[in-house]
Amino acid sequence: MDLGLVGRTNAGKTALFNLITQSSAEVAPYPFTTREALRGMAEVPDPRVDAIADAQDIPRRVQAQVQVVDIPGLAAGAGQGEGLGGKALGELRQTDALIHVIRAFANREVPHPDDAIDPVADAEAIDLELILADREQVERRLEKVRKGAKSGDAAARAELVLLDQLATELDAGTPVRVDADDDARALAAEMGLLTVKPVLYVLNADDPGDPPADLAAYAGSRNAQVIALAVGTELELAQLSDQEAAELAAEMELGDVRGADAVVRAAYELLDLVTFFTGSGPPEARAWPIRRGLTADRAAGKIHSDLERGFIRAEVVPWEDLVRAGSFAKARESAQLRMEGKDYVVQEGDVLQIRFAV
Ligand SMILES: Nc1nc2c(ncn2[C@@H]2O[C@H](COP(=O)(O)OP(=O)(O)OP(=O)(O)O)[C@@H](O)[C@H]2O)c(=O)[nH]1
Ligand SMILES: [Mg+2]
Repeated sequence: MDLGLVGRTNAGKTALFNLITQSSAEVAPYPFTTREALRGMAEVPDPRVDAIADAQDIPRRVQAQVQVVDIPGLAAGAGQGEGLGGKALGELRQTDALIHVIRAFANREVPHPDDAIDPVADAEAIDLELILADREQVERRLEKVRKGAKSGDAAARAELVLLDQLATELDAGTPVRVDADDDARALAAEMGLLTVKPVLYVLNADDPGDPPADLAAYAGSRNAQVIALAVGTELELAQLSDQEAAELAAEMELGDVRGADAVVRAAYELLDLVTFFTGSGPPEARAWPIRRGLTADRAAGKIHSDLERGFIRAEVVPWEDLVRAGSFAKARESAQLRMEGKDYVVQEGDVLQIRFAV
């Protein structure tokens, strides 16, 4: 459940990392400020947690968190392992989705590696390095698997077909996520290939608002989404008191949702997780991200291992029904609570109360 940040140097990756993880890592106008991978936790704001808490006067609210990994800027050659970025690509293989930061802001004090602000060209340059990095991984694996296939190993032969398919896609300059079939995609995911991971392009712009049409079209062709965010402005807003920030946001017509929240939410959605909640009463209402398809006992184990070990049953109510009923007790009275066993597959938006004995 990790998000990786990629982009060219000085695109504002670390600025965005600081914004969403409330860190204070070094951000500077010279190239390659970030030398080693950085990790932080981003909170995923979910209004359902507040709704559940408000309905029952629960004071404490705990949002889901995801880990964010920031790496050095990628330069040409990174895909072949060169430079700081080349080394850092290994860190990205461990992540589940990528946030690709693209510069659009025009700040003369911050040099651009090509001396030209060109979002589509920058996106292409990074995507090429990711493709080359994947191609190299595929080649290494091909060398191993070819030997097995020659000696008649059936599994190796099957894998060889998939690897050939991946190599063909990558040689054509196409990220694996775009066209590869399910089996090839599954192999790519298992290998930690970068271009099979879902991507959100974040255009770091002076003004938020709609990203330019050419970048939107490019993102579409790459099976990716794009959001424009004024990272610099958002960082300034984050320094202010709530009231001052609200005034400034109104003046700048930024709307209700902080752009950074929208980016974290969109990135979280890329992970394709299921969110369930606990909050059948005080002291806290909390969001829990889990993999899709997880059963109730395994979900209980995320809360505490005792709950999985001693699982008896889960009392389940969809969050909207709980909010409408006003409390777990009232939901039970009106027969809206369901009793589910350990094999129940937890659904998006379920509120769970686990009955257990150890
Ligand atoms: N005007 C403006 N400047 C920004 C914005 N975002 C980042 N910067 C500046 O751009 C410079 C580079 O930002 P970083 O966040 O360090 O960029 P990076 O992508 O992490 O760069 P490396 O780690 O060097 O690869 C810093 O001087 C930032 O203050 C923005 O939205 N607007
Ligand atoms: Mg940086």
